[in-house]
Amino acid sequence: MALFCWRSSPAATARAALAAAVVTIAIARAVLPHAAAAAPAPKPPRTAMFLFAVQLSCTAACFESVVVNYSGAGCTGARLFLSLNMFAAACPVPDYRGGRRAVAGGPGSVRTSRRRVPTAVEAWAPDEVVHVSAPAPVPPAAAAVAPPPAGAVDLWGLDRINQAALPLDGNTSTSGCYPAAGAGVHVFVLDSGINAQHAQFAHLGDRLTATVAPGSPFPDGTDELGHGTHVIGTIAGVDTGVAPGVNVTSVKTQGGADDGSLVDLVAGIDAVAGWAAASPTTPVLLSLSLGLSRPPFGPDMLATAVNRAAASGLHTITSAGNGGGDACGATPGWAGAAINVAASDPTDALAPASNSGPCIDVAAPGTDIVSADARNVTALVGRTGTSMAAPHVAGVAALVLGEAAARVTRGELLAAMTDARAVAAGFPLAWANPDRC
Ligand SMILES: [Ca+2]
Repeated sequence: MALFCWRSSPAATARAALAAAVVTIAIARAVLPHAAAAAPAPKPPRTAMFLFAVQLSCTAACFESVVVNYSGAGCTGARLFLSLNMFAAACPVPDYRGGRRAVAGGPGSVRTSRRRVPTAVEAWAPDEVVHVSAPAPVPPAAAAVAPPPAGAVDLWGLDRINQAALPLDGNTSTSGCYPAAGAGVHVFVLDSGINAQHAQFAHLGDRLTATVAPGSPFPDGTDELGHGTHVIGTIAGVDTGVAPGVNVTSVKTQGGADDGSLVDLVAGIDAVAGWAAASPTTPVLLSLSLGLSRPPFGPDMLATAVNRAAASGLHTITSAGNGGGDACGATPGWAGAAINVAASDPTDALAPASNSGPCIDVAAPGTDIVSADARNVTALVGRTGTSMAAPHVAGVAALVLGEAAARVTRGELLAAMTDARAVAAGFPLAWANPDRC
């Protein structure tokens, strides 16, 4: 496994320099007024972590001034997401008791003297908890299965995605038409990390890297939940994966309790977008088998992040969620730039828990999917959820991009993965069409 450093690119170096400058200015603003203050310090306001989306027309200098203004207005610990023109900071919670006027003057503006002054911030929202998209993310230890004999594992998902229609033919290979197996494509998986020692990943060598979202609390990319390891096994596992030729970076955003932070997730998306912008000839995929309910009111910062990341030339594959309802109510799948995936079963029916509706782009296998088990370096385990469907699509997208050896548009990618003959759960099935070679 290779080491991975987010700060290796010029863009990352620029971000670090800007962050240092902002922190320096913020400290100066924080210290100078206090030096002259003689009165007892007032009770500090209650603070919370907020995400801010700055207008895309706001240049780097403008962005810096916005963050400095917020720092001067009492926000601390700014985390800059420059590839997305977003930032996060711990800020005083606005006083909603003042009614509509107070809400309008919340973190979307900063207080100068006695007035609130609008800034280039176009949207803001508090941090939230993010969950992986599997109904039963942590099976009991007894559910782990021993290494099975070769050929004895039911990899029905791989069987399904190389043929237009049922019945399953027992053939799981795509090498005839997609010999690159995703080589040259870089897939970033933002999830619970990875057990990089698992035998399903041994063939990857330096093509597998493990890291954490910048600024997140995790000391390393170890998978305590088992979810990320399973997802990556479906993308790139030597036996269980759709596209074992890809380059994979596991970006840990979820801990063992599956209580990921939206801010950490956006930090990860920003880092991937920065990487994609610095590697303009590499096809890049972002696989997100996680999410949360779409905010019923106010802005959706996660959808904003996914849509803005697309400007870096990457494609985001999302799980539709497992609420058994309308996928438009879950984020980030409803985001326009996302390729949103519903889960189908071996009969081509919609998986019982899968979300569906007009915000679905494609369907893919998502019930009883066998892949790498993080608890044992040779074991496999079956899991169910749209979390398992999305990596099938990330894998198929990698197969397509590997043969193209170039970036393509979202429309071109969807067209290359779907065909009128292949339908599952009422949606286009994402499949590796053997007639395209
Ligand atoms: Ca087949």
